[in-house]
Amino acid sequence: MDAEAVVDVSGEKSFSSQLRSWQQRMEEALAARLPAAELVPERLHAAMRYAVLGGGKRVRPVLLFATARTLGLTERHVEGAACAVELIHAYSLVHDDLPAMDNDDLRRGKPTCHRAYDEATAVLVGDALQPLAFELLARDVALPADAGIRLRLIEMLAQASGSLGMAGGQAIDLAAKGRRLAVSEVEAMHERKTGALIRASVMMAAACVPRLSEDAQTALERYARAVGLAFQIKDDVLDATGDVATLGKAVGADVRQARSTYAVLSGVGAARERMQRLHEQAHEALEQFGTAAEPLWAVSTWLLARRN
Ligand code: GRG
Repeated sequence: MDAEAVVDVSGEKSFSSQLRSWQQRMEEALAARLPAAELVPERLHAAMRYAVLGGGKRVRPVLLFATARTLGLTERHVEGAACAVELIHAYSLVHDDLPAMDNDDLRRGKPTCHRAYDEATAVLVGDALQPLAFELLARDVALPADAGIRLRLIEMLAQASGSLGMAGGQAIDLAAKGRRLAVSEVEAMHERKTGALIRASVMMAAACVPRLSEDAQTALERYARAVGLAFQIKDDVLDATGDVATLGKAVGADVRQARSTYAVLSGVGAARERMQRLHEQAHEALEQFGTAAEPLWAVSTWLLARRN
């Protein structure tokens, strides 16, 4: 079935209320873990809250929750890890929007952090959100108490966001501006820039289950790899076909800047076909979990059908 065309599949309604409840849960969880805006330095704390709260699909936390459900954990077990991943994601958007990088004015339908505040504050927002993420993994009370599991979570998030993960992918992307990449090079860049954090979201939830089988870990890794790439290709397609009002950010930048994206290199039709194949691969990877993996399957369907 073409997931992009799906509007009302069986179970879609119950997933959309589940999704809203997970998104609402994250809003409250993040609000409770961020420093209060009245705390000195007030401007920095207000800017951190501005960058994190009141917007965003919470894709990575939703992946953590869906993986937790598939593996028999509750949301409470992984909420601290979900917040940590989302803080890293929020920082990456703030820095990505800076004049030194993408120089964007609009994010999540409102002025970017450096526009609402100033550039120095936006740099500091990123500087402060990162250590807060790792602090949560070290001390969040709801996460598994086992020190070995916490260390593994810290290691996984550090690797996914560092120079061999998201930051490295961003460096490769910046270096490629104005140069035409091969599709395989684009995939390798995406695997780090957006894929690493998406994989970490799934695998960090898996790491909270003691003694999870190798088979289950491999299957989840395959699922996360396929979903991560499909998510990025969808982002490229939306840049080519979406509108500012729905997306809440500038569109058409990839084509204008001659960036090597799937949609630019292969065309929107081929990009959609590739997404569809990845969606099917994600489904196959989940087979061993049976109906328990329905939340993860629903997330893949949602990400392909999304309009923003
Ligand atoms: C600055 C170290 C550093 C990294 C930046 C993630 C990233 C790396 C840049 C963002 C550029 C971009 C638009 C990438 C496309 C995919 C992507 C991450 C989209 C935004 O993520 P969503 O859709 O955003 O999850 P929301 O707003 O829903 O949280």
